[in-house]
Amino acid sequence: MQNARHFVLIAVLVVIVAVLTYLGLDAIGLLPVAASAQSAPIDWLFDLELKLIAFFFALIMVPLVYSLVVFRRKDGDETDAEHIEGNTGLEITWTAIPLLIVIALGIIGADNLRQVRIVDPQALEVKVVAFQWGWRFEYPQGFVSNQLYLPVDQQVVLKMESQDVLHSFWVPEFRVKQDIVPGRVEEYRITPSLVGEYKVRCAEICGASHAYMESPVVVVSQADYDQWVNIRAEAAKAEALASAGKPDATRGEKLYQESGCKACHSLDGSKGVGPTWKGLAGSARKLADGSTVTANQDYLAESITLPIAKTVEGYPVNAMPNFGYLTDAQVADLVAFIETLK
Ligand code: HEC
Ligand SMILES: [Cu+2]
Repeated sequence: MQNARHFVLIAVLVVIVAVLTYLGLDAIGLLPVAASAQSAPIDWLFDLELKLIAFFFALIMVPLVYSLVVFRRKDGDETDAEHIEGNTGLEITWTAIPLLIVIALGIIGADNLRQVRIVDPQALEVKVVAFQWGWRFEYPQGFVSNQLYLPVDQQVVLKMESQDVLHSFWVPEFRVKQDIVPGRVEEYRITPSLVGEYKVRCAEICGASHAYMESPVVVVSQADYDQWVNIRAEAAKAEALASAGKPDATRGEKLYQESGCKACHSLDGSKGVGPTWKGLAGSARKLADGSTVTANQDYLAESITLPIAKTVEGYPVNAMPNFGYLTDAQVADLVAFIETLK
């Protein structure tokens, strides 16, 4: 009779502590707003796991604390505790039940993954290039953007590549995360479900400026998206027509002003954070590794898109940010501009 009272009391306390623990965990708001169709199954599973965590926490902590308080040794009690030589029934139970729970979670998890990966053959395709340290988004309409614009309620498949090291594409509001491995094209499917502005961050430490590797992700209505795409597609077409593939020093000078090169490279021979561009083209460059190269077009282009490849003597490695998001035509324009600086 005495035992039954303990069990009933513990059972009631377990239920109360489990519910309070779950409500507490839920109130913290561990997840940001859900902004993709794929969030629904993921958040559902996350919630189920929070409930299980709360229940098992209570199931372990309540009997433990209860025993410490109720069954502690009373003053003057010198008797030894009862000796128990195991309990087969109990051991089978506490092996079998967790095993069933883990198997069930495995099945639920697999089905969850299936739901998250449902393929829409009509999905919009955008190419994503990750580089140290930024993102470039290449649209099938022939233009490049530094922000990812997406229409709401339409599945998009991102074909993701890395230009250098491991990166990871992560928009917490979309829930799904995908590593990007150099030399491979990774697929990432998402159906944005909520108009708004988010951020993609790199979730794989990838070097000194990893923490700043983020770009805007903007989810808009289909009409706004179409307008955004049209404006950029037209501009890209006009630019392609205008240059007709020829590098142009005037456009290069504009890029020098607007892309931030100006902050570190002077045009008048004075030394800044980086070497001056005056007289650079065609000159012999002494590199940090002791070798010498001629500053031809290939060298100049490489210095812009992959600065870590070669470092000029007397300058720190990695001091120049990676400008891998510039298109080949823009790099050619910059090189043409540098070549005018005799
Ligand atoms: C934060 C400073 C910084 C910015 C911004 C910067 N650079 Fe540099 N750049 C450097 C440094 C430092 C070096 C020398 C070290 C090296 O070679 O990596 C360098 C080297 C170069 C070189 C090779 C120069 C030589 O003397 O051989 C070229 C070409 C170049 N940068 C182009 C650019 C272009 C184009 C831009 C803008 C799109 C740019 N840089 C923006 C710091 C910068
Ligand atoms: Cu990264």
